[in-house]
Amino acid sequence: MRIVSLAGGIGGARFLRGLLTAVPDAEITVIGNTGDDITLFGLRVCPDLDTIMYTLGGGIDENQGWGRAKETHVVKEELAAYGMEPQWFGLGDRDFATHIVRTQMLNAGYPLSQVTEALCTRWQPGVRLLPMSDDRTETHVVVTDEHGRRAIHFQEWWVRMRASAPAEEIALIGAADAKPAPGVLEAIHGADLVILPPSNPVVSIGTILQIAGIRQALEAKVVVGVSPIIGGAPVRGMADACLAAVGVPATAQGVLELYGASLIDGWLVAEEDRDTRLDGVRVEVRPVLMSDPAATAALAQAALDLAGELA
Ligand code: GDP
Ligand code: FO1
Ligand code: CA
Ligand code: CA
Repeated sequence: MRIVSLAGGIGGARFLRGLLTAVPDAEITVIGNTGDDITLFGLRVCPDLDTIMYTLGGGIDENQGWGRAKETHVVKEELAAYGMEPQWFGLGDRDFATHIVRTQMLNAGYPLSQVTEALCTRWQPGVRLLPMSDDRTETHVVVTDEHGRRAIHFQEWWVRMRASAPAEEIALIGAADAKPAPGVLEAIHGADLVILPPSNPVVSIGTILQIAGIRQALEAKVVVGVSPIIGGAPVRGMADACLAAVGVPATAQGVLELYGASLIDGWLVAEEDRDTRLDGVRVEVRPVLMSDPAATAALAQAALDLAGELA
């Protein structure tokens, strides 16, 4: 079975771990969000790609959901001692090595897709992990704060401000010129089914859908999505603040309408959201909380079962 999954960071990674448990022999291609990417201290950091790679490769900090297990922060402390900014983004020592390898390869001329493949040689995530694009794109957020109205990098809004200032606009800089990475459209065309895990609908999935040709390719497929919203609230994180920026209510219904019936064929929601409906979409109530590995595998299996019925 050939499966394509789009994915952000923590929600996507945890779901994919369940999917691998449910169908260990499937050929899974993951199209990862690179809108969160940022250059810090001259190093290219790709948080969502790394979260997937570390989670599926057994190197993730399980409690935090991002970054490396058994991490230390000596380099961060030394940089701070020199007064280097930013200090609001915490790169760990082990994680630094990943960014050094990535940046060295990018500077040598390798595209991000090949760099990601090289990093995955170590981590063996059990899926083919592709960045959505080799072209550099970055999500920026328009806020008004003590410095006036300005656009800041998504990470500054998310990590430093904890989304405390409302996002007046969220834009993927570079989207208009970005092409899908090699293999992305081919994987979608060749897929038996497509799954959208419960990733952030605006800054994870929404970003990937902005890359030319990806949404159109997906529309030809059976696509089953899992709602990242339960009972009117994100399960974790600040997806509600992102949805507010695009004028969408933080509900399973709102996210489904945002994706639209042209994209989604099947939609899994929690019991609380059983009233969710949209013409042309099969909505099913399932336990959509990834509370432990078994529940996550069962959720992935439910998505596969629904896709099978809709095929
Ligand atoms: P990020 O890049 O680290 O923010 O991760 P993703 O974009 O992949 O996923 C974030 C989204 O996952 C958030 O909107 C959460 O509401 C959602 N999420 C996290 N855990 C769960 C869960 O157990 N069940 C469901 N349905 N959604 C979840
Ligand atoms: N999230 C934080 O809240 N604070 C951090 O200092 C931080 C550092 C960090 C370093 C590497 C990495 O891969 C991820 C990191 N994250 C951090 C998480 C991440 O930036 C965000 O949660 C996502 O980009 C939003 O999806
Ligand atoms: Ca993310
Ligand atoms: Ca379809």
